[in-house]
Amino acid sequence: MRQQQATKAGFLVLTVAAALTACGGSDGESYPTLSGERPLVIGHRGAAGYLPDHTLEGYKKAIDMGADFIEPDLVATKDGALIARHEPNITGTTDVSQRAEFAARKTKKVVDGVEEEGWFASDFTLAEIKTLRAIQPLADRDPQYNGKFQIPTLEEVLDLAKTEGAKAGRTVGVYPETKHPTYHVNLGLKLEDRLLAVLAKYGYTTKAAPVIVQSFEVSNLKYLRTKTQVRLVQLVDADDVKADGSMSLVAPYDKPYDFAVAGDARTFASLLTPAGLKEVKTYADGVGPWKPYLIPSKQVDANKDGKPDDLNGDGKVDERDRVMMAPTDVVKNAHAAGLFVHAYTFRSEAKRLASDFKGDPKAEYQLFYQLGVDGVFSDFADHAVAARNR
Ligand SMILES: [Ca+2]
Repeated sequence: MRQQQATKAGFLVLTVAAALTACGGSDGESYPTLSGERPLVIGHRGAAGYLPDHTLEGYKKAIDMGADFIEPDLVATKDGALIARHEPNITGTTDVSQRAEFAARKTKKVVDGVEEEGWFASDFTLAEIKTLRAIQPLADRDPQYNGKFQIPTLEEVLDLAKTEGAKAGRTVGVYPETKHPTYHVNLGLKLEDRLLAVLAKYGYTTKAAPVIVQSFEVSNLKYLRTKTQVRLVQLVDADDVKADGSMSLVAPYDKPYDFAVAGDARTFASLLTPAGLKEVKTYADGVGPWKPYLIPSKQVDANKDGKPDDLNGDGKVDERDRVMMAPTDVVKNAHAAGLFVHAYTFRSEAKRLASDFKGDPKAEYQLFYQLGVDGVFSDFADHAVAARNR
């Protein structure tokens, strides 16, 4: 699922550097992308590998590291402001649980059919949100910046991209995601019109605007297509990758939540079939699949004892004990349908890389660049850029 990592055969990794060299690997030369342009580096949640997610400091760091786009996830406050958070439940990404004045706001809400407990953005005004500070959600990442940075609004993120892009002499794009659109509609806080209003204020209404809007749901993207020409991306999730490399589709990560509500039998995987991609092309410009849809990985059971082998012998079985498989046809089929492909999420920590990459995140990027992905959502934009330049 989204916090996880996927993983391809060693022989292919070895051919990547040579293939990129043959393709150019520098400006002005051709890449196997839909446009032939070099793939985009998208600063996932800012610079999530270094600084707390979704903070202006994190977004700035991603821009400083060369990201082409920065990526704010959007949820709504009680007064309808769009703020950058990965979840409506802000317990894991802010210091709210430490704030005595908000203790009574702790509650339960159902998000996409799953009950959660904690503090929710829609119970706070923007002014209240501004008193909170961001914290690092992953326990294995650097906590030293916890409690230091504010929660930004979409406008603040757009302003930062403009200002920092001007300083750097290049265009920095913003790649907002509408989080849990159906959930927000049910709260009376529909995200899409609010998002369109903010984008219009900046003049971002055309395909050429430095904005790409993404969503895991479908009907909201179809709605947006009737209102704007900015680029739209259909995200494609799954629950997990099985031992044999096939995708595990378990609710609520089995299908767009608006499909679940409507009783639509189609799954996320169905969106990536040739027919599914053709349908996506009617309302979106690209797809954003979890990367194992493009190149899966599998576990190994050489001694046939029914348990996955601990390939690196460290006593536990994780991503490092998976081996990459042959690429699927998803990138080829998406390009044939006229859709670009932005894959997520690339993370550099050794424990989040398949055995093939031997702890080198650049090897993973190059494998996906060689396959023809048009962009990568990366927690470590510096590594994504370095791999592209190599
Ligand atoms: Ca292991």
